[in-house]
Amino acid sequence: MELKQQDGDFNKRLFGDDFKWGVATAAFQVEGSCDCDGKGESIWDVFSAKRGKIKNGDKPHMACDFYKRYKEDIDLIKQLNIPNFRFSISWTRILPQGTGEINQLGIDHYNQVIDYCISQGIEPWITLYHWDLPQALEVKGGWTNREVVNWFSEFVRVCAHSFGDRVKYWMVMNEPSVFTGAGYFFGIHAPGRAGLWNFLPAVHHAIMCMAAGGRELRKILPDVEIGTTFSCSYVEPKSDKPRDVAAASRVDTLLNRLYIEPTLGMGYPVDGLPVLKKMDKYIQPGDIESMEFDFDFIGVQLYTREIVDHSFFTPYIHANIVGAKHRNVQITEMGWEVYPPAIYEILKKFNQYKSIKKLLVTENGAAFPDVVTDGKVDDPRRKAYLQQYLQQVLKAKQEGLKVDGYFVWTLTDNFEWAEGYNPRFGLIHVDFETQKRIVKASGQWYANFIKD
Ligand code: GCO
Repeated sequence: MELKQQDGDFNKRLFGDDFKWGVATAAFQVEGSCDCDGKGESIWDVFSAKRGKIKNGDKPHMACDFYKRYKEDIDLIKQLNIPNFRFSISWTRILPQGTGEINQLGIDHYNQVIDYCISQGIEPWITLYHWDLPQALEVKGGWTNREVVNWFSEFVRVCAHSFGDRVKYWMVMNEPSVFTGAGYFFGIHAPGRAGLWNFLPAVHHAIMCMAAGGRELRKILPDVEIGTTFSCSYVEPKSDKPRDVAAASRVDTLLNRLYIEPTLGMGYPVDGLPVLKKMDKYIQPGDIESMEFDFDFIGVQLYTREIVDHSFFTPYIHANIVGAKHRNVQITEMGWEVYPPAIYEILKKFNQYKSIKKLLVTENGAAFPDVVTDGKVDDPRRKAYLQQYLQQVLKAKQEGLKVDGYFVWTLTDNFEWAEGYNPRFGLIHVDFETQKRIVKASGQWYANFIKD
């Protein structure tokens, strides 16, 4: 079928009746109420309180006040015709110290959110870990401590028993590459640790936890759909020079292969990134087998493309990412290139892993500087971004590639981690002073597009 560019011809029906349309959020980015109702401290509470860690000194205490305004926001999801809502559970609302004593008020809260979604005809999709590790566990080494596999399994069991009677779709983890890379290698995200010897054990234990979490869910909830999500970027070399091509392949391994391949039972992709040999130090007998889990679906989250050249000076990887702002291309507020074919290329790449049963795009979206004019937000660039990336998803589908759903990142403008409140990714504008919501033109476009 020919891909049509006009709005009228490009419609939801082309994706098929079973395609899942949704929107995604994360607890720490939207909830606020950081110390309400018995919640314990997470690494993001601690990190964001330190000077200089978050741009403009922005504080997460209120965020979008979703903890208190969840009904209003779920009503907006309904108003936008969005049938699937992906959100995460804050570990420290459930287990304030990470393990041990359960906080019933936290469980009650998420039960209310889940029940309200269902009462409005919206399917809840739970992410179990979206980066907010309990601080009490970080003190014991956090992701670098192998014990985290037991701590995490306990958290998964509590959630499965508490919410599993109503929640049919579960994602064990959100983007392990980002929380290990930014949090344990570069130190620019919580908990702010740096260096290879923090990074490698954090990666190994995160991958062990993904599979362990999957197994816990399956044992307790044999009938639900269990997935996990990966951050991906389409990687291309800056030139055809063999050194640039090899550098791009190492970056591709780091960004796109490192986490999925052990999960599929393929072990670490040492062939593509020799420094991974050093991971041997943390691998115990049986680990390669126990990192494997047969997920019902894999979520890919993609925003951009990276262009890579060889760099002698970058340790371990000897590669350099050529920033989009130096390439004279269209960029978002995050400095990421707008490059719609990236999503098609990543779907194609992940389709080569034959053991993946289902693939969903569990995040895609863009931050642009929005302006409120006469009570309205006209954001043509976000609308164009979503439309063009979706056209590439459709192209993949029409070529027979697996792709079964698409979730926009994100519902409301929110707390964008170390970037604070400035990058606005929402379909809905939030005035962080008054908490007033305004559906942006892109939100209205998405609502019309996915309307039955
Ligand atoms: C991620 C997270 C989100 C981010 C989004 C934009 O994918 O990094 O899931 O929390 O806000 O991706 O950076």
